[in-house]
Amino acid sequence: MTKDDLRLRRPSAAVCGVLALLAALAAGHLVASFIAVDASPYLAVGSAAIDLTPTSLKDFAVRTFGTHDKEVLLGGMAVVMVVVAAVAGLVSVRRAWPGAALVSAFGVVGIAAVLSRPSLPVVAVLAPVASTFVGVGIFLLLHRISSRVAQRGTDGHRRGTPRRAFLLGGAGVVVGTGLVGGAGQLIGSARDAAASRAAVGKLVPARRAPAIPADADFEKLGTPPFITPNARFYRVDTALSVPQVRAEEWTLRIHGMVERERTYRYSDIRDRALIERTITMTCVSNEVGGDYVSTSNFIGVDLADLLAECGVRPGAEQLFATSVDGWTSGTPVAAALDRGRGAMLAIGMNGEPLPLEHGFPARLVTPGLFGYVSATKWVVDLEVTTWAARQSYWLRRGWGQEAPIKTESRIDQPKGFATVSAGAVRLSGIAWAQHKGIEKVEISVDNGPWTPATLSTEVNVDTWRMWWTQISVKPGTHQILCRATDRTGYIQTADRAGTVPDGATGRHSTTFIAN
Ligand SMILES: Nc1nc2c(c(=O)[nH]1)N[C@H]1C(S)=C(S)[C@@H](COP(=O)(O)O)O[C@H]1N2
Ligand SMILES: [Mo]
Repeated sequence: MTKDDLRLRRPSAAVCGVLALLAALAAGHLVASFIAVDASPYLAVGSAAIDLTPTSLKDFAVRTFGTHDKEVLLGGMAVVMVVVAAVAGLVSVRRAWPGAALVSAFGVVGIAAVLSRPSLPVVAVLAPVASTFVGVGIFLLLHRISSRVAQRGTDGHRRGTPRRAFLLGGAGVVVGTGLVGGAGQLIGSARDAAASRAAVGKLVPARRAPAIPADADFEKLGTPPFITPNARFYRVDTALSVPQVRAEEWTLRIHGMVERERTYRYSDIRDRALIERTITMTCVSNEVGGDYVSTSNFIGVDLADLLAECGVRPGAEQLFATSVDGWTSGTPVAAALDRGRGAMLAIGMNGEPLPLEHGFPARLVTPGLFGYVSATKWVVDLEVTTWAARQSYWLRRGWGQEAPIKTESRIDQPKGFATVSAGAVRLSGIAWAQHKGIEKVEISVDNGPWTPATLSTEVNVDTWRMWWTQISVKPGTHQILCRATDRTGYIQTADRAGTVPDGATGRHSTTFIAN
């Protein structure tokens, strides 16, 4: 038989491609573990995909899959990669080079992804380079072994031995992949920040926030608890793997339009008289009725103090904040300096250091502004600048520059399409109008007149307020609507708007069945 007659069996050809992919990813993961976990080709490609995704699609993903948007992305990528790898094998049933070329093309995508990550050092490119070499090498090796199987197969001789060689080779690649990938995982996780966070211990503010009154929520009637437990605080960010920043290594540089540039270490912040503020944060991607809204006792220092130490120069407009993973936000300098607003560099939530997912060691929190313009997690750099000089992450992707949180309310009880007994029915929910305060929440049943609900005790104008009321309904299907009025007299609009560019509007409605 000549080389031209060579034909691999399709399944073994596909297996060659898929095993080469696994080996490539494992090798890249191991190399990345010595440099930066994010350089692992799979994560780097995912992160690049997140940054390149059009705003509408990303907004759809956040709204549809919520906190699971990242798992959906990684899962989808895994499927696509396995399919392409199998195709690489299938196009190589005759010759090895088309598949090898496809595997190399994969490697080039990984290299481009790593080079595009603003947070990764250039040496990180070694990870996808290692992936490419290992991927092509393993592909050629397995291809050679399975061609022997094919040749012997057509000759009709000693079929067992080469086939066993293929099985052994394949099993070897699988085991090697597991070991190499596992080693990468171990080495990478030894660099994580959990131990550093544990070493910080409890944070006791010098100035506690006023105690939360007992009637600040109506949890027994179905509202969330006033203070969101840290583990239940909503999470929104573009980070595929949680950035690992150890407190001992963290610094925050403040520069740009300032009299004195300064760099703070963690101990410089922690050793100050810490303040505590109860603040409700909200995401611009929160749909009417959504749950990207949570409240915490944030512990930290006044951002205005730090900025005053550096001396903000006249003409400054924007506080451009960069996180360790390269994400950026742009806050109006006026809001950051406004003592009445109380923007913070926060290092704690509810007595604990910030959870890793919420920005350990330090983040910004600005009452009254959506998170994307004011709440950079894992913050490492603050540049005082103008709007023209710098465009933050979401601004470049079509979201608004000014993003005050909009006055909104939500029905939590009954749940949509719940079945309740006819007669007296209790309704409850939440409302927020940060930095203005909630004046009133009203309910309308079956398009009837607006009637006021009972409000919980106000904690401060920067936090949500709970409401409840009781109505009486006959058997049948009913629809309730709620609307909030804030302290400026503004009534939550009925006009529906989507989340892009500066937050959804409209009124939440719930349909339920009484019988
Ligand atoms: N580094 C970084 N910080 C970030 C983001 C991000 O993607 N990366 N997302 C912002 C957005 S859109 C919101 S709403 C808040 C959410 O903070 P949380 O996850 O602690 O609730 O963080 C902000 N800070
Ligand atoms: Mo957000």
